[in-house]
Amino acid sequence: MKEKFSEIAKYFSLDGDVISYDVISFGHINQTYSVYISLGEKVDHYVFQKINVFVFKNPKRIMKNIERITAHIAQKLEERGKSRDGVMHFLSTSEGKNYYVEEQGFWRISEYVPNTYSLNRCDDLDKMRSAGMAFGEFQNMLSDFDASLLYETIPGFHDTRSRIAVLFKHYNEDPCDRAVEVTDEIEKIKAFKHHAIHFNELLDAKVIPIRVTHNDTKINNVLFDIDTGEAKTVIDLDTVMPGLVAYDFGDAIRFGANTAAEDEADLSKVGVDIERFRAFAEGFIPCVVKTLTPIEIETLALGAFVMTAEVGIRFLDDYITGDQYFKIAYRDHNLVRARCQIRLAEDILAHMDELNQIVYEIASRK
Ligand code: GN1
Ligand code: MG
Repeated sequence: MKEKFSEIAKYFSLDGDVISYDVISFGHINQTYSVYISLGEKVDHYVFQKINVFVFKNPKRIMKNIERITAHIAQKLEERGKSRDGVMHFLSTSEGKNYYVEEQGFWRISEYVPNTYSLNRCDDLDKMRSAGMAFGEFQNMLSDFDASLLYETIPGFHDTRSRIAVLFKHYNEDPCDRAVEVTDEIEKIKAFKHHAIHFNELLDAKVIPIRVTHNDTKINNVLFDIDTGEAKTVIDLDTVMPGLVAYDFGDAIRFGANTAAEDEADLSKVGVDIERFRAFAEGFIPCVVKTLTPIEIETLALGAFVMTAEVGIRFLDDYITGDQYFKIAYRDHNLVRARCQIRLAEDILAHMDELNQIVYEIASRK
């Protein structure tokens, strides 16, 4: 790999020697590496990423979106007197492109945001609050960004209704003879399906605003500052595109307020942690509340259910179709993930009144 990294580095005018690298294994889609390059006495740290072109059919469009979004946020940070570490910085090749395409893949390089770490679990309420602020601020900084400038990098990404239709189609076709293993999950999805398509209905009725959203707000997409412990940067900008604010609120809850891991096999451990929900809401809502319409406030908590149900549906669909989309670590990984997310979705739904009360209380604070 070192030679490959050296070859790629040259295109981005990085003249030093690649001295070492590590695999960053957090994401389920792209291949990500932490790479150290030395030039004389100096050692610089970069993130090299090979884009999954099965998932992202048109990666150039992603990089165009990223160029526009990062420029917009950098300007906002400057206006607010904040550090430019608050936004990712991608390198350009000598031809002025922020990517490099070669036989084996589509590559990009970003500067490693110094002095930061990310979390796969978030038991600490202060961290949840801080992550909430980071995603809320992200939303806030993009609130005046012209959404028509963005490509839809994955069409229908959070179109829950069509995700359900695709799942049922594949369940009936059963291409890998796995349908027999998932009948319970299919029944559970049928039982909560009408709640899961609520955003489709609101969008059809044109009663909910479409904004520029991140769309993949896992807590591990926030970088925390090693010194202060505060959230510093939001990463993974591949799915920034028009969406609903509840998608961002909801997906962060799905991941960060689960009492267990995303792929916990022991379902008795899985559920929504109300205090972590409250902490995230306390960070997120004040950053955006001024611009939110009543219907957006009323559906934030529902977003947690919808995003959890949706990703459960996606994991199950990937299992049925032979694990082509998400990286897996063992044979049933997608099935285990799906079961965990379906259980969490049910638990969130069972707590919906309580979660809504928390949202209303925070949104009404002066
Ligand atoms: C994927 O790229 P990563 O691992 O942050 C997926 C998300 C899912 C998530 C589930 C482009 O996110 O939509 O919610 O896995 N990203 C894409 O953990 O499909
Ligand atoms: Mg992602």
